[in-house]
Amino acid sequence: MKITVLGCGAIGQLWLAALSQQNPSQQPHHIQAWLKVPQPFFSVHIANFQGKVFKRSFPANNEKHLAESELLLVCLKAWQVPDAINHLASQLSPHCTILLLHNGMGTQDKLFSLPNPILAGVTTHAAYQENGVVYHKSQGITHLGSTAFEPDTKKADAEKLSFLADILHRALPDVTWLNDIDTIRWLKLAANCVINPLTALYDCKNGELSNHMTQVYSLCDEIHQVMEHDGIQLTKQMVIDYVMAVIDQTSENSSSMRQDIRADRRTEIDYITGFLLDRAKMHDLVLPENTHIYRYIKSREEEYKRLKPH
Ligand code: KPL
Repeated sequence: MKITVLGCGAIGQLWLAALSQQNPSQQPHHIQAWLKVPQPFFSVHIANFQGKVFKRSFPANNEKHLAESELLLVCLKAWQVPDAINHLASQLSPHCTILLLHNGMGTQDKLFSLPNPILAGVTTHAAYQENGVVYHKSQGITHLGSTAFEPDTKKADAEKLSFLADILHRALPDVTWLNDIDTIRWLKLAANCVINPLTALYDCKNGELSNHMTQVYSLCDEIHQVMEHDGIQLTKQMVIDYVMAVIDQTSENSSSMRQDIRADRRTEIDYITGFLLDRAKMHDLVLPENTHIYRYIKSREEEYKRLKPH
């Protein structure tokens, strides 16, 4: 299969490496990287949790390869997605499936009406990049499926794409297809709404949030109200249990938002708590705790934007 990986941070590099290491009995994939600043090659260096090292250079930014790609794997930060995809849209085949693999929700609303099938994925692989090396800390699961934000006709077409889960599973297990991806996306959003801004606020590792349980509970309570209004059928306890399980499994992690704030980078807050607040507004719900924490992160971003205008 011809594939372009758009966005080559830690998760993008994991996919580049995994897709290039097919079992010899299987058809090899033709993969390239796509970077914002065009370059002909992109080097990947991964150290995994079993002590194995992967190093390889991949072709990059080849327009012919992009035009012939059957799958565009999008591993950008959420706020980069709309501009990046709208910019590439005219170069893509209308049959190229776009698979969005990013934190947060709401990017689809900002994509011009593309003819392409769009799938969303949620991954729990833990990986981070330091000094040019990607450390794959633990294996996870990637769930994929079509989202309710797609029109029904496109959603039905997208369901024919479940074979992609098998192809991706052979490369970087586990990958599972879900006809209803929105429940798991909302759960992941809940974990990100709680963990990311709170760890940035307290400048702590994920596991230390067990010292802030009152706040964790009130954020979960508000998130659950929005989920219910959005037709997600989960109890509040299920949301709390999921969030607590992620806190526990990633206790040693420094969340992506904490890292972004520490490095004076733009965060994904608009697609995490920002998306939640937009949905709340649509349902006439007021979320004081989430609003407070959203404003806090925005004020931190504003502070360094003022100091370092681009
Ligand atoms: O997705 C994450 C992030 O940091 O962005 C979690 C799940 C919170 C792990 O750190």
